[in-house]
Amino acid sequence: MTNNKAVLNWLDEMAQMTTPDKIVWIDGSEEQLEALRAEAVASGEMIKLNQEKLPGCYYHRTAENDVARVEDRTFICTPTKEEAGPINNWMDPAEMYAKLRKLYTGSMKGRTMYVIPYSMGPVGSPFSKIGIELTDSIYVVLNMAIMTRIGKPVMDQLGDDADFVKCLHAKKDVDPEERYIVQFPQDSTIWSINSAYGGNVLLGKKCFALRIASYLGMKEGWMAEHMLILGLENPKGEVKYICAAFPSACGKTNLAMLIPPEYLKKKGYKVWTVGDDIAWLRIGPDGRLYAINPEAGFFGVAPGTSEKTNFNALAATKKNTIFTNVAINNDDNTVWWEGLDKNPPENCTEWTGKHVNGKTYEGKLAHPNSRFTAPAVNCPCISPEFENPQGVPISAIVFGGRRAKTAPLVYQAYDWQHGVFVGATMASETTAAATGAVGVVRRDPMAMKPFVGYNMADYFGHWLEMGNKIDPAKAPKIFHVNWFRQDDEGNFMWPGFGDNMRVLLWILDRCEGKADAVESAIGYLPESIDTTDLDINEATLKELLSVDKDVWKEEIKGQKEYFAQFGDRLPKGIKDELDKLEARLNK
Ligand code: GTP
Ligand code: SPV
Ligand code: MN
Repeated sequence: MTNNKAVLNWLDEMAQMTTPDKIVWIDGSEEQLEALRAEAVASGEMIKLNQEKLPGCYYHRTAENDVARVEDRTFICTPTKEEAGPINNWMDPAEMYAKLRKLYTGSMKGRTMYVIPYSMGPVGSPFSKIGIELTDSIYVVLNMAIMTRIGKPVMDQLGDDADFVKCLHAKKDVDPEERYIVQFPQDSTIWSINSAYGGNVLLGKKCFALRIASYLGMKEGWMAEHMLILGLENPKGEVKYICAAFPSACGKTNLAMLIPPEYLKKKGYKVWTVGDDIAWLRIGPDGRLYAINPEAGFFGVAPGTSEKTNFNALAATKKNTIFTNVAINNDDNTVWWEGLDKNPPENCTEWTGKHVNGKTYEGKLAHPNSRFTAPAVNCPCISPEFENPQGVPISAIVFGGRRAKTAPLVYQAYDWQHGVFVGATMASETTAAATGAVGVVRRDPMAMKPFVGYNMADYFGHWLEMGNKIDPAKAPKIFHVNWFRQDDEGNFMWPGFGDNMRVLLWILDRCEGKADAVESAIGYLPESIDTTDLDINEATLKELLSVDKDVWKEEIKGQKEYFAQFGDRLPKGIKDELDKLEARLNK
């Protein structure tokens, strides 16, 4: 498929190490993908679902020890430990290459190596970057075919250029003790071994589009962020774009595909989805910030997705979708997960493969991090700008997390520098998207804790620097939201989902100077949020929009402790904002 020397030499070297029986180039044609689906079904790697109800849909079950990203086994191998920073796992690159070479040696014996050329972003867009993933998993090939633009057009775009990200994945024995997800940012190289799950192996996603890309962005003056991108259309037909960074399993896909409450829908409001997980942002010639979604599909959390909570995501999964670790309804060979409806299948195969009665079964039928891989084009509200190679102009940036207490429903940062501080001090309860404890509050700056490809302190500096380069009159305003505040009984106080539109409208009104706000110690708070048709009492809304100074004084202690680990590398702008916040709280 190519005469590109850099590609062929690298491929040769990798093949000599892993010794596959066969090497197959993925050209992206439907015939080739269909043959691979058939092969995966024949070998048992995938199950073909009910083709009348779910045309083109398949099912895959991973090993029980391989169901989420593994942050403790993810490394950023920069030449020095300081470049990776205090919150990334680090090892000397030479040492890591040597260690991994041993694991990869002969790992594809008896297997086929697939070569997947792929583009993150529309092929040929000035935002886009090319990667090539070598993998011995058909499941990875078929997922990459949904999540990215693959095949011959990508190789044609690359031409003789050596500027591509070199990605190597071997499934090996799926041994969790020898599982490594390793980024070498200076080499534009990613090596992943002993996993076959999502973010660990679809190397275009978190490994490239966030870890490697954040490093490239820092070098080249752009940003790679863990953000959804949505367009909000008003009754006049004007569309404004918002980016939002929430940690894994904290509501990006849901917000990106939001359906407004009835009274707003009737007025003519509508949300368009540009992206649900990753945004690449650049400053345009006009001084504004523009974003593209580098992906071509959605790797979404299944549990909790229903016609009521996320109609558009569910609709997107009705054809040409791969389901991973959900439950199967054996009566009609379709899929089920907790929260889909109140009717679990009686004749059910739960996610590990056990045959159970779903009505009486005590455990979870679908894994809490079970996922669907759906083509973006399936989404009923996909933005007409989805393929725009120039991206969409961003009016607001929203940070958010899962906080049962502390963070109000929404507040606005005073300016860009304060906004960067608000992002840098984000904290959220952990979820099933990564292995480890669930529900523990941890610091997750800009939702990038697991994804920043260099020193987090320098990353804060890069954010501040970008703010200096954007035309101040056109700079996005920065906000923080929390859909997950709980009352003393542990119930969510805010209805969330479609009703989050009410908050988005306040945000856009603020961007246009149309809504009033109250100054508080932590930022501008709304005077009120529109509660038309909403069953929520005054007191609850008041509490959702309140700031408890004593709780925030405690919060500051945690922030100081967190920042201390960055030492002198922490930018002055962040230190200044911490002092200002403290002063406002003590006033
Ligand atoms: P990743 O794909 O891991 O990056 O996750 P994500 O940020 O896209 O999260 P997603 O939208 O898939 O939501 C994760 C979980 O949070 C699902 O179970 C949702 O049902 C739930 N959720 C999303 N939005 C809301 C909300 O506004 N309120 C409440 N209570 N739950 C929500
Ligand atoms: C996340 O965990 O943020 C995801 C899923 O979007 S994964 O691709 O596994 O990273
Ligand atoms: Mn994500």
